[in-house]
Amino acid sequence: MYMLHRLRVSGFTARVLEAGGDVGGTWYWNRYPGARCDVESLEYSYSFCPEITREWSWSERYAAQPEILRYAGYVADRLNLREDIRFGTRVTGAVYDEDDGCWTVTTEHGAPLRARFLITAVGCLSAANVPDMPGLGSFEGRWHHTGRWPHEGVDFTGERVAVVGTGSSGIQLIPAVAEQAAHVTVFQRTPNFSTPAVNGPLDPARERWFKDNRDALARRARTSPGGFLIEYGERSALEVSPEERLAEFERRWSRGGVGFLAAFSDLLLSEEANRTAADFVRDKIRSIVTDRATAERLVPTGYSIGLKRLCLDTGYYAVYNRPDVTLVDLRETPITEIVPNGIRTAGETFDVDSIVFATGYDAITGALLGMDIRGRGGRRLRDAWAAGPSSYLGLMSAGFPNLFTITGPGSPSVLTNMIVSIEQHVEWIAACLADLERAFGPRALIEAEADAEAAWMDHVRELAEFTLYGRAESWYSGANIAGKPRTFLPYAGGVGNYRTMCDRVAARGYEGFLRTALPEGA
Ligand code: N01
Repeated sequence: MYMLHRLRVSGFTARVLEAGGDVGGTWYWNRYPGARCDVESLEYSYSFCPEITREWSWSERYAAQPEILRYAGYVADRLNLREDIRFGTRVTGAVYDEDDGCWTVTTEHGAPLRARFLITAVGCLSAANVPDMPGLGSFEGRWHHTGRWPHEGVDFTGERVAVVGTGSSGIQLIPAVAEQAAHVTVFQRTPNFSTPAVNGPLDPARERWFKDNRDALARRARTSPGGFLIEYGERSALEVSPEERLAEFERRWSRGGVGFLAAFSDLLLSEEANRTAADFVRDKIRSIVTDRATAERLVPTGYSIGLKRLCLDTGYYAVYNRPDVTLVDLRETPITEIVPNGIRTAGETFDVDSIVFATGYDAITGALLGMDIRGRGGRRLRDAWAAGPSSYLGLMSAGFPNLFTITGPGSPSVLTNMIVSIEQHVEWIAACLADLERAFGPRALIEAEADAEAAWMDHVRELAEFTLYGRAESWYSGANIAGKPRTFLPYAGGVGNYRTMCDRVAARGYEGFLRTALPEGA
């Protein structure tokens, strides 16, 4: 939405092709009970338009999905965006024509479109991963994936519900479904670390402070590591006394929010430091969950906190103290098949009326590669990225001129506040296009240079290795999708540093990009 607005302001004609029936992206699709943002509402808001900041009020510290969807709709109305968005239009492919420097974009229905520039904004977590479980087709109840939730809602009242998956979606959904269902059985493969959100009505004083200081706060978020208005601890977790460390973790735990992992400077750099935070959360789980065996199954072991994305929850661990919630550990008894009346594991058969797959996404590259994109010489992006994605600054790939990816692989994206990263990409791309046209006219081309791209990918890998992220076994690294190349997908250097680098590249005449104009007569 912001890209469309920004392109219009720069004088370009732009069309948005959108698979969904309305604006909202992830918030259009993810309508499962308990869905809410785990970034504070005030920070998970556009900062580019003072009127929008002034006029919109959030009701809670962390907004629930319906409210965020209303916000997206309000922004679309306020900027009159819908008239340039074709809804219900799923893109199937895009082919670059070397003769005229245009992209031809095909959709599931309707005539192809031609464009000089193609900008993808397909989301990092939008290609749903429904596990290929034997027997699913035979299931006689209802099943849903959290990311494709029916718009009319699902009433679980009186039902026996199975939930497969305990990432952010499952952890949000399980307590909400437990309020409705007769019984919830949770099928957990790997326990996750979760910290309390501490949600509640938005404090009017905080809202006033935020609105009064909008510009300074936006600047602070943009130049910070994560794009969040949190305190970034500057000391090592290992240089303070155990009492001081515990007090700091406790302070952040009780305050709630994404700031827990920023308590000390090295929680994502040193295994030893990380263990202090992980052990703190492990002890919390044991203190909340009353049944010893269940608590131990919920305690994550064998990996560092933060290498699967940290979850924020409202009453997640406590839900296991309810008599109508059962935890099944798939490491002890894996699922063998889905049967007409439920789920069979190596241990027993669980009769259920509904199954919820909270099983995540083919993250960051799934939606991009789901489109058949072909660049110079008809080369498919899927083939160019067969060994893992490759891009310069996470923005463009060599061989694919005039094709940009917003929050693509190799950019900070999912490690940061997405709104901050999206705004940075949109503003950079809009300025890049305007500069390009000024310098090379209406037939201009821009493309990543292969050497610059290789150097950037080396840098992305170095940062992953320098941090603990290089050891991530999660959707961050493609580990959740069978056959997906293993590589840490986002840029781990922080959105503030990344912005500085992108700006420097632009200031040096788009160093690392080849900028030309198509020859006359082409
Ligand atoms: O997906 P996930 P998610 N059999 O991949 C399990 C964002 N988000 O939708 O860990 C059994 O994290 C899998 O197990 P394992 C946020 O960035 C944001 O929950 O692979 N289990 C795991 O437990 C988040 O990180 C919000 O062993 C299977 C779970 O399913 C991202 O979306 C809210 C399985 C998947 O967890 C993705 O979260 C929600 C199988 N075959 C999501 N396959 C906000 O609040 C997978 N699993 C903004």
